[in-house]
Amino acid sequence: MAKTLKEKLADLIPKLREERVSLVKQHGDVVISQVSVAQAIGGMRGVKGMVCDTSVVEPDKGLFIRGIPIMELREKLPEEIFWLLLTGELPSADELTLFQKELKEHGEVPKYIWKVLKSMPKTSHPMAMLDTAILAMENESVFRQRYDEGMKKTEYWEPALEDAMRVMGTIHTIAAGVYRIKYKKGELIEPSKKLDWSADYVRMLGLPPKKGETAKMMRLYLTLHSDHEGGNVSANTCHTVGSALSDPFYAVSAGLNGLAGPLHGLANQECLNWVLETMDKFGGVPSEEDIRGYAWETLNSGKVIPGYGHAVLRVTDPRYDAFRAFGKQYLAKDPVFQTVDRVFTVVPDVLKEHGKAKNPWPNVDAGSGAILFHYGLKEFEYYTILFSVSRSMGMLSQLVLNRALGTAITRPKSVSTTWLVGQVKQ
Ligand code: NMX
Ligand code: MLT
Repeated sequence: MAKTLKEKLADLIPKLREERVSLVKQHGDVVISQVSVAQAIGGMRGVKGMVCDTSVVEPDKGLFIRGIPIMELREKLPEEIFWLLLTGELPSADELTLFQKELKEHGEVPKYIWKVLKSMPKTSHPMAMLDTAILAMENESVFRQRYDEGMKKTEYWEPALEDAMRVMGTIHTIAAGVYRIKYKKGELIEPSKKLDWSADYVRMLGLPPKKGETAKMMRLYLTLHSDHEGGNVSANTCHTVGSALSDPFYAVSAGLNGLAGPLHGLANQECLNWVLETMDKFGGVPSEEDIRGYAWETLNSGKVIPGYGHAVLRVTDPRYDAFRAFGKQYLAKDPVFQTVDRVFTVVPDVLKEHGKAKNPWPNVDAGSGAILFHYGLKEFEYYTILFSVSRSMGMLSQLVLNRALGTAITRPKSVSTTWLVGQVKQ
């Protein structure tokens, strides 16, 4: 008989706990990283100071989810990815069906959420709307309720999973509601009892289905953005907030606030904006020469080229490759996609010549916007919401595992500049 996600985790957790306890007991003093002055000042880049088992980003290869390269997972449903992130295995067909049913059972969006969203200023950014809605849903937290009742530490993961299921079950509906409210698309569309997470999201947004192609694109989008190990701004923020035993609604909302920054998730909106600017300026698909000139103009005005560079990667992001392959298959003749593709042939060399960025190659945000644009999502301020719906899976799975393993409250030691100056003088 198929197991529920909770039953599967209940089987796994004792072994994981044992492994962690014995690692600390037997090898707690082994040094795994050192920190230089540059790293302390430079965003702790490369410092190994936290544990995340859901996924790993190899600088020269990109994302691996539970050891599987992301390229090999691109045909999977996001629901399968969530299960994989949490358990380390893909679900069987029966487990998947049961899990999808459970997700739908957690899918009710409280009525007060719609009131909150409808009362926000018309000029609010969609990310501010989504993050506010998730935070407002904290009222539903089973974790907080059980904590207040005095649950034992070993039980933390159970209500954390319950809250995670509630976030997962509702976030696509809330996200679609944000779209329809913000852009005045008409009445909200109720979730369906039948469709998978991505297809239902497309339907609730009210996008043209294009014979199922839009849902296919959405499955790919939600799978590719799901997780990127533990150190990125959103995951790390969610981790830190959750480590104080703030419940998953607080922690995910906080993580999403980080995703809303232009150096992180908001780069996808910035990126399409940049691409469309070049098309406007040059009246259609620009030539390589035009793109080179515009890239230099951007750099010389002190701005970054969005969608390029990465804090960890030193090669083209395989998630970009996956979008590019999709684009070549389904929208090769689309001028926006053609422009994105041409930018790819020009910008890395410009960045190399510029000589600052350690990684001149495209990241996940470089191409995704053109694809969303093609499928009818023209409001690019909305793009980071799709990233958020997907990234909630990574943040939530990391959070549940951390509560299961009793991960400590995050509290690195900071040092003062005076102390640093003193150290370098010694
Ligand atoms: N265009 C221009 N300059 C860049 C770029 C770029 N795309 N990428 C890095 N640099 C600069 C960077 O601003 C820094 O300059 P300075 O010394 O004046 O401060 C210098 O190159 C060294 O930075 P790196 O060590 O290469 O990059 P870092 O790890 O600090 O930052 C990013 C990583 C991703 C924040 C950075 O590459 C960037 O700003 N890229 C553009 C924004 C973007 O695409 N973000 C999305 C990342 C993926 N995501 O979805 O989250
Ligand atoms: C991500 O997907 O979170 C981004 O690529 C940023 C990162 O990993 O730092």
